[in-house]
Amino acid sequence: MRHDNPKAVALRARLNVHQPALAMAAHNPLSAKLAAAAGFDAIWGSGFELSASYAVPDANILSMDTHLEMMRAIGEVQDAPVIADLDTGFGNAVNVSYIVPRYAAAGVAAVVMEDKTFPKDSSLRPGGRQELVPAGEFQGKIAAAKNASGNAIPGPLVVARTEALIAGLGEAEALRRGAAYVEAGADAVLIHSKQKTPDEILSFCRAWPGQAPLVLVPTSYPQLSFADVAALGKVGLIICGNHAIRAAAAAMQNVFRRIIAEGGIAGVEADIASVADVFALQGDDRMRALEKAYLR
Ligand code: SPV
Ligand code: MG
Repeated sequence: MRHDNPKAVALRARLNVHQPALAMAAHNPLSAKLAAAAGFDAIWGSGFELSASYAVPDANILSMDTHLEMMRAIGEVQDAPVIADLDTGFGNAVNVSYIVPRYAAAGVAAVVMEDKTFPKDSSLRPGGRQELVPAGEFQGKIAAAKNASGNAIPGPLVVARTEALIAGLGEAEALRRGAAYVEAGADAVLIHSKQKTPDEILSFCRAWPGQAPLVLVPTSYPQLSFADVAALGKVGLIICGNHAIRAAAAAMQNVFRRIIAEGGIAGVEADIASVADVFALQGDDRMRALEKAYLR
């Protein structure tokens, strides 16, 4: 049965290069629910966050099914569009043709694929393996993703991510690849950089002719404000790539250390969510309504 994908329609309409949409990374449905409640426009279904939440490297160690299940579960508990991080697409264009319909059925608004070889390595890892597939091969993967939306109308947006700057291939190659991917059908181009200053990204954005909106993940150059990005008039989406897992890790480390050091749990009570807060996040109001309606 064919079905609508209103989340893809909403996300496309929100990709405004003069007022970029903001996505927050999530590693589980709870973090996604908190991000949506805080006001983020979209949820980034981050491979880095999911891998970190399993305490394994972001290097295709986890299976696609683990990620797909997270996307489905996130869509169940909150309404913001979900942007799925497919890494390299879990194989070649044939694999992409089989997996994109499954992500579409899970209700994602967009899929992002990067032009690295499988298995991938984290873009941010010092000395990581950053090998790219030929641009033509990646065009095939983009076209496969665009044509494989399954029964959803329209299918998820397809965001092509080039790692040319991460791999040290330079701006001209990054621009060439971005243009080739739009030609192959990409709805937007994610340009990633791990430079500690925004100069490389600013130069790329200024040189980008604007044939499709750009997507940035400013983890390495946090000094670039959202207003600075909006002023470029080229970027439709800014992804906060790992701030949920980093916030959670820092908060847990701090509370765990204090409990041991203080010899009890009283001291941290005021600094952690209450049990009542957690019940609310679990949807306790709905359960009470169901109990009232159906339990006799
Ligand atoms: C992720 O969050 O999984 C990303 C962004 O792909 S990055 O980790 O910067 O590569
Ligand atoms: Mg990733």
